Amino acid sequence: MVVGLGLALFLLLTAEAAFSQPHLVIFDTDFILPPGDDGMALLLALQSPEVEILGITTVAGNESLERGTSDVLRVLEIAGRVDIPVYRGADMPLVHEKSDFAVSNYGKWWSDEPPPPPPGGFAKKQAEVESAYDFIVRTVAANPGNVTLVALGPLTNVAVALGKDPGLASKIKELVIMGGAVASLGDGGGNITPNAEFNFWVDPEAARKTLRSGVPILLSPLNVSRKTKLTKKWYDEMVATETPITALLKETMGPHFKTEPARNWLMYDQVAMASLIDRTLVKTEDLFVDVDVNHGINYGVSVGGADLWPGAEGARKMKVQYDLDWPRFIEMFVSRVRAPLRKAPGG
Ligand SMILES: [Ca+2]
Repeated sequence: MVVGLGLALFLLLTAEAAFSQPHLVIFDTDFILPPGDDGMALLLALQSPEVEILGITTVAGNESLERGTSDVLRVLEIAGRVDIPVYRGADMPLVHEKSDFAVSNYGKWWSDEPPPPPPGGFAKKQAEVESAYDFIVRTVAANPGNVTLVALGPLTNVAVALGKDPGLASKIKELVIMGGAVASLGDGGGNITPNAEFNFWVDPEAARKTLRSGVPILLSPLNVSRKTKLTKKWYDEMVATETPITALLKETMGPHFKTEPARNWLMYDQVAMASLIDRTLVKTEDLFVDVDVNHGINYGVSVGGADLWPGAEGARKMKVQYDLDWPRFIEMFVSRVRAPLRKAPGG
């Protein structure tokens, strides 16, 4: 009996030890508040013991750099995680200039308007002085082979960091990217132009450089985002508890369902984040993926193939998600977001 108990305790401690080695993550984001996907993905990460966020790096995309930074600082305060540092990155893509199309269609990376107050007012917490690029280079160099980069916006910050340290690519454990759409897999149309996905389209040059860098990549393209549907049913379950996070969701998502109960959202960045937490949620195929940087009708379009094709010389193979275990994913997402707030490690 005593031996049995001892063995049980040993197994428990061993399981705890294995579990207590979370992914060390840099969370790179064109942050947007919930119901926006970056905001929801951050809530999932903060509520997941498999993830330890070393820092958040912001980039222009969904919103301007300043708005994204202001909003993410506030969400960290609401979630009680002001211990996580935030670093500003690129306020513009590497090359892509403003155009009539860019200004009239979705994406406010061009905006230089001051950010509006986030829920509850501007955060007291400030962004760090160090740049996103320097933080990425320094942090990965200090933990070679141990840091996972989760990139949920245009890849400008990642591309700049890769350019600053030619050895960086070989030191990153893995790069999880929400971006692109692959026409050779199902559901592979674009969402900003007929064939281009938004993140890659905002900074095609950065996307191409990053995809060709040699970092091991887990790509979460629109093909897999389109397996999701966040409806009122799931929202109601998610906000059935009383926490600072669910209060934020009630404030930011609730009004949408009041005016339009049939409203639903695709979950883009949330799937990318979840696929790091539990790899078995997604199915992947190994494909070469490259990005068109010619400034024509296919600017920013990602193309994937099992073999290299003419024009794609130098492209790299990566794991491309094409299917999702939706029931398990949404159950995990909802149960974690509605749970009592997790504390900082050691906090
Ligand atoms: Ca994003």
